[in-house]
Amino acid sequence: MNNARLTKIMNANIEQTGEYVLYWMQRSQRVHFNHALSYAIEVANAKGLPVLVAFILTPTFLNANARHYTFMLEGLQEVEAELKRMKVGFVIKKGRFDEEITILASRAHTLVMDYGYLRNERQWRRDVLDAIIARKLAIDIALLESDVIVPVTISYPKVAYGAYVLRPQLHKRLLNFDDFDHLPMISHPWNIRLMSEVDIRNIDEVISLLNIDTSVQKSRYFKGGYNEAQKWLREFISSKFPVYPQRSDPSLAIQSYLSMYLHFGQISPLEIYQAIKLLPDTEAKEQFIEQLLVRRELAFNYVFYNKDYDQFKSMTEPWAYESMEKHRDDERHYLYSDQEIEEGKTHDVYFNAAMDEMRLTGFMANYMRMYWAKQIVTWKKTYEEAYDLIVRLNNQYFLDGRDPNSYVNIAWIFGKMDRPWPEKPIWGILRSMNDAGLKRKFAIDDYVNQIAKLRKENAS
Ligand code: FO1
Repeated sequence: MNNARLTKIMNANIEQTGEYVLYWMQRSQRVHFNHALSYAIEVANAKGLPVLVAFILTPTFLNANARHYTFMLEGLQEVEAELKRMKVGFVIKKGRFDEEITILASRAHTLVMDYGYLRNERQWRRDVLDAIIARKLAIDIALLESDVIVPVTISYPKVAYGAYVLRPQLHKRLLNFDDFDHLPMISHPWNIRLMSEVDIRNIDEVISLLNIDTSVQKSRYFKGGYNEAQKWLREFISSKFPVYPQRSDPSLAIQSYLSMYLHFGQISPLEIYQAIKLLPDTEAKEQFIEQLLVRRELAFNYVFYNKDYDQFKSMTEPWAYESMEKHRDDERHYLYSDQEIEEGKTHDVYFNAAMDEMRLTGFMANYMRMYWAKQIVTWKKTYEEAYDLIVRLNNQYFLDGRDPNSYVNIAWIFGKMDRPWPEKPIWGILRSMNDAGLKRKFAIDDYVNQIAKLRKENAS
């Protein structure tokens, strides 16, 4: 492992007496290619201690509902089984991160944490640290970045204005961070008595126990977990990868479907990179690595260095705000309520199809994500209302919503990382998108027909 992934946050400075090495699994919900878990095992091996992995369920996270929790818990079921096979302890608790982790940390030698980049994820870690300091626990604390290929502060020390800034920085460091050492499979006899508070074998029961919003049901199309992610990765490489450069056409469904697995940390970006780098050098390979490495890590840079990445007033560029101000009172030809939009009941059949895909599956063809959000901008009285609704629907329906990628993609709709375009009503100098473009470029009616089929499937 490249040691730059590791930050030692606290040193006990005395010989600790802990019973285990505790890994608080939060962002990296997997066993494979997990630098934090590997590090915990390494410390445990050195000290002759067992490892305990803990996951804390919190019932509220950015409009997350039964759809997301089901997907996450499916992944955790696999984690539980894998850890058992490795003789690593695993407990699931529910409640506050600071309270639950501090209780477990009070018996630990070392606390290992993975890293999360959104505001809440960073706050959760700060709360845990504050609680540990307040209780004067004498433990070592280590933090590891395992969900980006190049750690965020190492790739670039400040906001990167665009991909062109970050690209050379990432490529320069890629070799040094292609660094996963396979787990030392020393068996860790686990005979400490610690019980999970919830039994994740029954997901529906966990969801009702936690009082999670059930208005959006689980996806019939995507199941969570590392094995599923592997299946999609293999399928992508064998049947979609060669035609990846044609992926913009929504009717062709050329996508890896890995974004939701990456979102929940069920597969590591490094593992995906290692699978792709073995393939011959083609345009497809270059474009995929651009998405996986440059575009994805640009989003992490964006949320890490922009404090208010999710607020309308601070998410985009001054030229974009100026233009929106100028066009604030332009006449909107169509105005729809949130409900009409959410139910896909507008005059635009392409929008409606995309909205239905999102509601029914938890996913949307990539190009349609841009088209979909751009239409909402023109159907609300204010840009602010449009922004808020786009964020809300993203969070509520997408399995891969609530992610650094979501925030930067939504900001792009409002000009971030884009350039000014010729001036038009409502749009100002923001890039516009209309149905004529869809019809010109793609077999878009095929996409609409595919979604109509999906709708029927779901009605039955
Ligand atoms: N992380 C947790 O540690 N506990 C949770 O209960 C939890 C719920 C959750 C629901 C939806 C969602 O999108 C993410 C959720 N996460 C939870 C966070 C997740 O593990 C990652 O930190 C983020 O997905 C990264 O962006």
